[in-house]
Amino acid sequence: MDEGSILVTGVGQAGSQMAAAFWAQLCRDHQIIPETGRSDAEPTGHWQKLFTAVGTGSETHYVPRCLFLDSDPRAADDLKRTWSELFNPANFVTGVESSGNNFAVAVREVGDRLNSDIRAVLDREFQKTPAPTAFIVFQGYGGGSGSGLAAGLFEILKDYAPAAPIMTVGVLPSTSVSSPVTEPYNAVFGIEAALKHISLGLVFHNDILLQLAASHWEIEHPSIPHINKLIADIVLAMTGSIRFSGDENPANSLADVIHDLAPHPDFPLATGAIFPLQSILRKNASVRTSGQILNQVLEKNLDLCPCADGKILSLGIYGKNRAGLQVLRKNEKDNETAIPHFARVHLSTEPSPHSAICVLVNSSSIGSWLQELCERFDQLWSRRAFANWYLEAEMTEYDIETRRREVGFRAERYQDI
Ligand SMILES: Nc1nc2c(ncn2[C@@H]2O[C@H](COP(=O)(O)OP(=O)(O)OP(=O)(O)O)[C@@H](O)[C@H]2O)c(=O)[nH]1
Ligand SMILES: [Mg+2]
Repeated sequence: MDEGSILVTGVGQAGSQMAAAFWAQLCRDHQIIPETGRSDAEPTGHWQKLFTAVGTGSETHYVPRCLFLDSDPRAADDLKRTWSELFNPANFVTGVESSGNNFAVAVREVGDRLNSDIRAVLDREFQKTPAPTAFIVFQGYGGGSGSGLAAGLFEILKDYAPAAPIMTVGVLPSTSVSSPVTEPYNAVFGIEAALKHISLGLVFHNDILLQLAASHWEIEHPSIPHINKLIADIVLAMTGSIRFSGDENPANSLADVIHDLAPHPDFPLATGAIFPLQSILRKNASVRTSGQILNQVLEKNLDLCPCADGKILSLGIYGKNRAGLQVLRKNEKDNETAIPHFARVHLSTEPSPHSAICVLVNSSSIGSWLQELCERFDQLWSRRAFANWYLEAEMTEYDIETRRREVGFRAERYQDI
């Protein structure tokens, strides 16, 4: 078992809000009250991987090991207000004004200005025991900050712990929701920077998750906070086995979970969705084992389990029992139902209807997401639309085209699987 801790970072507005949703739900998983940062009894599971205990007895505060980073302070101020008892305000690093939705401004001007403040937070976190041995970074690729500040952050993290894996959780620019015109630029630059440094990147489409919220979670008017909760739940499910040890399931490190999903360094991206077990069981009451559940999810919910239709490189199935959060290895009985050999299964074999099934897939279809993004980039770049915003912020045409080529190359590699 890896005895180190995991430092969780939220970058930009989307990244910070997703990270906050993650922390709120993570607290509840470990019996810590997010509104107060305290626990009525001793927190459950391996909470030390994510929190530092400050104080003693009933006065103990469980402080998240986190960093919130943004060009402007608006989103951070909201989070500090909402979760005033939970987060240490010193772990928020913000500039004074927005990057103007510009990767180049965020990575150079803002990143340079915030560098020493970021390092001050990391210095403190690395002095604590256990020291971080893995990082999770939430980011919105379309944002200037979510792409550019994160790019700078990866280099700093590698400085502190070159061998520690970085896992990113990022949203791609939506094609249906109107968003700033420069998002395809930021996203290509942001993904290129991430691909250089990360061990695994979970990528999500807001549109697909909105659809999932409406159809499977029966949320009438799903909005961004619902999406953030779904994304948080996915990350919670996949990290369940390292935060809680079941009887048969020794705790793994985040590095192990990452390796399961990204077994080859050229293909570090995965995506997926989380389904309430209730909706699967309602439609087919005879479903009982993890193998049957897996088949139900893959057969019936392919449209909402993006990328499961491509050639699959790896696939993770994670069970999350909200009541007790026992995540167990698959039972021998499951061998009756064919589970593909590449699937990694962490499921309770007698599923409680209150639990949820998370499916994460690393498949060749991720390549088409990258390809689509490159096409949107090219539509702008062929006319040099808004190019001066980047060129004036000290990016060169050569730099821009090199980054674009790299993402295009990755897209092709994925399609070659
Ligand atoms: N899932 C999710 N997406 C969001 C959220 N907030 C914004 N987005 C999307 O994320 C993308 C990036 O937007 P922001 O997060 O506002 O940008 P930023 O990272 O703060 O960068 P700046 O351009 O410097 O403001 C956009 O496509 C938004 O639609 C959120 O809380 N959750
Ligand atoms: Mg912003």
